[in-house]
Amino acid sequence: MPLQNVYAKLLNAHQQREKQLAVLLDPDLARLSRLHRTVELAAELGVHYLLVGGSLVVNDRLDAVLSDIRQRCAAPIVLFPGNSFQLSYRADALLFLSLISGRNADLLIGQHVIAAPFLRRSPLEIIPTGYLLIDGGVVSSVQYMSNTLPIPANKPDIAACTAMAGEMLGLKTIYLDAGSGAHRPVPEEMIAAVRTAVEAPLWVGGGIRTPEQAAARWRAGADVVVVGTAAEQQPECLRELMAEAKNQ
Ligand code: 1GP
Repeated sequence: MPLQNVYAKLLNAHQQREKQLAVLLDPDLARLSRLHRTVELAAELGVHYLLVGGSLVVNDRLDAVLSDIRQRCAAPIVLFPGNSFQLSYRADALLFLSLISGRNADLLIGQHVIAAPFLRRSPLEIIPTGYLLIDGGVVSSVQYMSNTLPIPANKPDIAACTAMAGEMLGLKTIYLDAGSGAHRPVPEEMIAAVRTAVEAPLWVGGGIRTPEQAAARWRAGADVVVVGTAAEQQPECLRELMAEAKNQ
């Protein structure tokens, strides 16, 4: 059984209008000492989720990093896999991502078929998630690796209809991502349009570095703001980000 019911926690926060912060850890990018500092600070501050994943993570390192994180932080560990090889029992949950902004069948359903028997036997909590890649002003790793076009940042209606279709197909959460290291985070207008279109809890990430940027996204309707690069480069930024989450 999963140690923590992540979807219930997400849904409860969404219903209570409580704003949450997730830190994305990329085991390939982070130096271990820096990763430790980020994880320990996340534990001290009560960061709501640790997402673990990336475009090129290799599995032996993934298992080791997950065990290491588990010892340092009680927050739910949620896999955010770039492909079907990034699976491990040493997490609490998995965002089972379908890249619904793209038209690459492999990332809509193909990888899922490969992963399904492993996941059926695993203790992981599976959270079906509609993943929308949004243009962040630079070609992202996800765009390159997935061979898909992101949704233009000035087309909130396309994002809203995509999220709506995903929810109607049964996806339980929606993730709007401008891609790691985006020059421009997902615009507030787009978040607001998606928020109006669906009931599902909403993750928003990519290029978010400051408390002001995070606050604007929470106000627009994000339930969870995800920070990766900023937390990796300057773990101390989590203090202000968590304080801002509590202000919402
Ligand atoms: C990417 O949303 C995440 O999937 C995090 O992006 O590294 O830019 O914070 P950053």
